[in-house]
Amino acid sequence: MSRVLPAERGLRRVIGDGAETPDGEVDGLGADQLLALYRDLVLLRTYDERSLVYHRQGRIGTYAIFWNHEAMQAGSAFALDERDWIFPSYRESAIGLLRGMPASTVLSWWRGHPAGWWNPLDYNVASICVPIGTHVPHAVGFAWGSKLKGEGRVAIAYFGDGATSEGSFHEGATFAGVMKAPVVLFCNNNQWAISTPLELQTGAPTLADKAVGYGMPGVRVDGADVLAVYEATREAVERARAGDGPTLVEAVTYRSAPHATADDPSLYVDEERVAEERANECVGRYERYLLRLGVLSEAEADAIKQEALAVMREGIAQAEAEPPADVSLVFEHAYAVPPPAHEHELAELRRILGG
Ligand SMILES: Cc1ncc(C[n+]2csc(CCOP(=O)(O)OP(=O)(O)O)c2C)c(N)n1
Ligand SMILES: [Mg+2]
Repeated sequence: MSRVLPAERGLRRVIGDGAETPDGEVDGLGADQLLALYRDLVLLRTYDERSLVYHRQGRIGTYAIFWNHEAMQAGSAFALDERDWIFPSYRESAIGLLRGMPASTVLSWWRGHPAGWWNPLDYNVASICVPIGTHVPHAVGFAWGSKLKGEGRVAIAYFGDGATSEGSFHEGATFAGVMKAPVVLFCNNNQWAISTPLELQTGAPTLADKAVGYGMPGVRVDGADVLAVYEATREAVERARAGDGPTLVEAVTYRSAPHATADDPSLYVDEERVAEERANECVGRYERYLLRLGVLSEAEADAIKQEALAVMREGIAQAEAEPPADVSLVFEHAYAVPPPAHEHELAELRRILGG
């Protein structure tokens, strides 16, 4: 019988602070890859910052901010092959950008427009999951099915600290452990589930400790260190592909933005802790690492940021150029056989909307 040990308590880190803590490095990552990872981070950061502006301008609806979650998303996605599947939650809404999805698609999703629905087969990215944790069994089932077909694919499911209290997480993780599904369960532990703090979420010392109960390794990593996230996920992906089953990765951060645009965290959050987190945010931290390493120059960094801004300008223009959707779409997939009143109600709705 294999024995699963309690999770590493310490957070894995690679990036130093430019002073007392020295920089580490990750085997096998050359300058091109380090820069590609930087581009991914900047693209996600730019997507997020522009989205907040677009929301304030009334151009997208309520939006789940992921500022300072970029390292968790870009670092882990960088460890995957194209054939591997991503199962995002609303917090990873823009992760498809890293798979070539146009920004207009994700922006359309947040505009509540059908142009925001993509075919998962086009990008190996499943639909954005809004119910907490319900995509964990989907990812596990997908991974197991793929294993039975001998495809060599790995699936990754992203979810938050709050999701680890949900039945779906327990069901998915149990199944993954028993069937040795090739899946990475990636928890963004930002220590808040809207206004519920981690200490009210679990009595476990760490979330990674939960892995023991499912018969899988649990690793803890600094969620603002993109290289540590990449390395930990790469190991989890290698295990999964080798047939050794799932891993729970707990990436630790502290949510330093509101839960979403409709939230006021000043009512509950620790402002000092937020200030600390923001001062050490993940994109700047990686940028300084690359500058120290001599892999990136200030001018290159600026050019990459400008490219990302151009992507966003084009994305919002395309999303706004979409003609309004027909209201009948609201009901299209709701009924196998529409009830008798349906036609009348639809006509009434068209009359009210003036469409
Ligand atoms: C099944 C379900 N219950 C409740 C909600 C309402 N809800 C939306 S976000 C959220 C908090 C989730 O926190 P966490 O899992 O830590 O993810 P985070 O938002 O911090 O990334 C809740 C309870 C929901 N979307 N789905
Ligand atoms: Mg959370």
